[in-house]
Amino acid sequence: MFTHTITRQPGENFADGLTTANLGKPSYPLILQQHQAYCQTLLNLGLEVITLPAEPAFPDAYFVEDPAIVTPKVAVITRPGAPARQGEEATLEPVLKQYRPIAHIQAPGTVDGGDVLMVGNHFFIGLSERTNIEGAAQLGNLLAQYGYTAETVTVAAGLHLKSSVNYVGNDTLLVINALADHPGFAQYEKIRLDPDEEYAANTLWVNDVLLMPKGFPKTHSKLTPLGLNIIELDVSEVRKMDGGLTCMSLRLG
Ligand code: CIR
Repeated sequence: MFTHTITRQPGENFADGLTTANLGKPSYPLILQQHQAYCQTLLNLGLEVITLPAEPAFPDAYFVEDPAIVTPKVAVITRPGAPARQGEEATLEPVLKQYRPIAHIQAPGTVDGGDVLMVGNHFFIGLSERTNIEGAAQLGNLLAQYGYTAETVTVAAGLHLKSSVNYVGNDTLLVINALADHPGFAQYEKIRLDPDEEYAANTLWVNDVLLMPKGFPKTHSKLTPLGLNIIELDVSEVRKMDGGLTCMSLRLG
């Protein structure tokens, strides 16, 4: 069970961040609203929500999941793969230090937290444009020191591994077709996303509730048999910046 979560206030220059999505410019009033609704949902689930101030020099710092990886035993400060995002971690580390021992990814390694999927004591580390082999190897070694196992998965589509696959409880992965047959995922039940709903892969399973993006009815129907309480949230503005539900927070138990 998670007890705390770290989020960050969206900056007024949120729209200046990196994106490959051709979905238009995000609205600042709307991202503020969507952020507020996200935080309120986590509060309603009993989590304490720590919200850091915006970082004007780093418009993508809103996506707090990328500069750090939080596990029950250690927090790893990453070296984000996009040079424009290197430095975001400086304001996260002092907060995380209050909760966990800290380890660091070192150059030339790069890792984005969006590429790191934890399922029990095992980690899937996506190799992507943001996470390189050196970074993945460093992370795997650090995690091994704390008794965790890890393997790499080459990201098939989207920005990060968690743009394509997430754990939704009940030994089940919600996954895009292109990754569903990956040997590393063989032991799990799989819910395959329809090609026109792949964005819905980015769900967040938190304290037995599943947060999913609003507007993906086929995925919602496929998830219903799991018997989870599903909460849909509108993350349209985050999507315009290539983000999703997982990247809007770091969760700590
Ligand atoms: C970026 O390109 O780095 C940001 N605009 C979006 C990061 C989204 N992060 C995530 O899904 N973990």
